Amino acid sequence: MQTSGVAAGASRVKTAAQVTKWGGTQSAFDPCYHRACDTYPSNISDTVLDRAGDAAAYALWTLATGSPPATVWSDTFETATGWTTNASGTDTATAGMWERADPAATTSNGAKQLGTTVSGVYDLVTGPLAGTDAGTYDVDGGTTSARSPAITLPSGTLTLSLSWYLAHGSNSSSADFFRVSIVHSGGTTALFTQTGAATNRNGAWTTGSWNISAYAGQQVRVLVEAADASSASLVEAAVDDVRITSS
Ligand SMILES: [Ca+2]
Ligand SMILES: [Ca+2]
Repeated sequence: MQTSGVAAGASRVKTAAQVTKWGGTQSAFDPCYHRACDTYPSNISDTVLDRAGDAAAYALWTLATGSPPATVWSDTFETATGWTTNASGTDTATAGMWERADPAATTSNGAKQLGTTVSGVYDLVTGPLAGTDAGTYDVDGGTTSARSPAITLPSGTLTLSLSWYLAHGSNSSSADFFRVSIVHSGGTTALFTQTGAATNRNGAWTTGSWNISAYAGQQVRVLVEAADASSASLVEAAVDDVRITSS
């Protein structure tokens, strides 16, 4: 029998070597560990939870199958790998187009554009600057798209995963959206759409994964879109850590 676990540090103290490598201070990883301030949701780190979830899934898969999932293609956006904006020439956005950038944080009734990324300092974001207010460099006027370079998929079971967020103000509507699609030999197929709503939605990194085994053996591209459609609203979106694995 094999066992595995993921620990985030709890009351252990970050060493000087760890501070040198990852930043922070030589204090407890979680200063609220076993204390009254260890409450939900204020003492939950979405980033740590997200990474620990990935680590647990990886360990479970590897223990169950005897081999880790193989990375077919990945992009952390720390270097330029050839994403193209408005590749089909049909984008209608007039501002806030997708860019690979070190994003500035914006707030308007909560976080809208996140200044933090999932990996490194770069992500793919709709208009990276902060501007004079949150509405300066958000998506305006329609749809903006970014398309990955061509990826040749092997045979087998294939999974596309990425980190993303959509943020919008209460002036949003169901016409606004964030969408992930796959461009394949037979056309473009949407894998996931998060639509807007007439409520405030703050930016918060989350992960999604989709089975793309139907396109095994093909050359594909990943397409991400964000839209401020219908009446003008505050819309921001970002993507990081796009990965295709085979198992
Ligand atoms: Ca990154
Ligand atoms: Ca923006």
